Amino acid sequence: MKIYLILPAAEKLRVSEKRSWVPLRKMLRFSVLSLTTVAALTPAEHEVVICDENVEPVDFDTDADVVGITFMTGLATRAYELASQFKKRGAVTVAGGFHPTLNSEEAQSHFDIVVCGEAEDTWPKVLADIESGSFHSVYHSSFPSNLDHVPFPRRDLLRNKKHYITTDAVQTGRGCQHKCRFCSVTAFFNHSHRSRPLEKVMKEVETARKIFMFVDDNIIADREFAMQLFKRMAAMNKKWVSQCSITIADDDELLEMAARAGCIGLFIGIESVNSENLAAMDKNFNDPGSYAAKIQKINRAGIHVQAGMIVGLDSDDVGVFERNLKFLQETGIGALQLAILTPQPGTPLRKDFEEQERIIDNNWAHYDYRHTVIQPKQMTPEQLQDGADWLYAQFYRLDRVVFRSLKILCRTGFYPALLAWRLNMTYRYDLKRLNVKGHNPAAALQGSGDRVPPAVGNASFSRI
Ligand code: B12
Repeated sequence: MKIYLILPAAEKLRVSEKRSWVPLRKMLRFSVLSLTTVAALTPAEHEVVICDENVEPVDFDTDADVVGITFMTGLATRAYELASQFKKRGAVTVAGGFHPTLNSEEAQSHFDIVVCGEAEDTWPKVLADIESGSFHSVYHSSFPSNLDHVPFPRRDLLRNKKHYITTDAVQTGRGCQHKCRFCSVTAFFNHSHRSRPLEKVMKEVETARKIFMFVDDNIIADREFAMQLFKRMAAMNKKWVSQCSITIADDDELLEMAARAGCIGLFIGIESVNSENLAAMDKNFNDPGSYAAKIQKINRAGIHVQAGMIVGLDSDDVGVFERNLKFLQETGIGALQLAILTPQPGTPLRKDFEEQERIIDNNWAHYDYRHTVIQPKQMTPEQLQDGADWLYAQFYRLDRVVFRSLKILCRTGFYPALLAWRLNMTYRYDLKRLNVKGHNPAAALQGSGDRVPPAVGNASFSRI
């Protein structure tokens, strides 16, 4: 059979026959590991073609027998459009990934088949059933088990590699043991974590180019495994980035080994500088009072920190945007991924918001963390949207980008500074392209003589 695997793209990022131009945001384009993994799980007798709609138009005239689509929630609307088109053309449509797993009934109403969870044990069976002409509408993975079966990804099937910062994406383990209420990974893997066999990971690392990435959600989730991996990598002279919790700064040995293994950048979920927000999200292992010192420590080890932050949490008032900007300026954070609080399907956060009837938008295309889909507790949805846009635009103001990059060059080194510069310029380009400006709702309140609510439960920061 011929199998066409698609990664859909959001409207503003999509390449189509009409809009053939690929936006210049290579730094935010990498991996495609979901599809290169599914391709690698496909028995050799089938032909596989991968299409990433972020870099090439979908071929609606393909003669594929099976069309498999991977999608997260923000891409569900597009995935359903594609499924409907390909069904009309007579292909068997298969859904997989986070959204169909956590929302399988909905996905079943758009696709012939929904694969829930990991595909290592189910995908070969799905294909065999399609070939025999008798398949089920849903397949559930019997995992979690050990990850021995994870195949070497078919990176060779990715065309247009020049549009990615890297397609050398290695996953050392899956899941995360933490129970953060907003997190889809925790929901998907039932707050558990498993590591892959170290030898298999090392084989992938060896084939990766000099600079690559680990797409783990928390590369230090299994400390012993991480230590062994870092020790093995110390002599390899590779450079890599990944994600982890800020607790890496509490472990001198682990931090030092990560740096010696070639780590130059970490994405860390700081989320909020307000401890009440963190407690409400079950993320108390983050301590806002120690953020600045910990980030400085990670920077001194030669590692750039990109922060993930959320606004619109229940203890956030209209002053949160200014406070966050001040915090980000005062600490050594090199780049920011800002999220407007978004209750993703399958998470405890969504349940909370459904019970409180505070979800105001159910259009999945808006579940990209850039749209306000909730009724916040201490401000209006418009204030949340304006403030988030303002904070993002302010953080990526050109003078701040230049100053920040120079500071990282002095404090952390060449590679981390280069990483920061390129990330900053890409986020800046994206914000300009989408005309994101916003305004500070607290300033608007001050102007009107209204009192800005005092900050409760927030850490205070001194200049460092
Ligand atoms: C790397 C990554 C990215 C990369 C690359 C994404 C890509 N498509 O390759 C980039 C930077 C582009 C990215 C961007 C974003 N991401 Co992201 N990303 C990830 C991350 C960390 C790893 C993805 C990965 O490679 N996994 C490894 C593969 C092997 O696992 P998998 O996808 O689960 O695939 C397995 C099964 O699910 C199944 N499967 C998957 N697809 C299919 C398809 C078929 C047909 C079949 C049969 C099976 C199948 O088989 C696979 C093998 O078992 C995940 C977290 C995670 N743990 O997966 C978040 C994650 C997917 N991202 C997420 C989000 C929210 C985003 C952003 C919105 C973030 C932001 N604020 O901008 C953007 C959206 C960009 C966009 N509009 O397209 C969320 C999605 C939540 C949700 N419910 O939708 C996740 C889960 C992170 C999280 N903690 O919540 N991301």
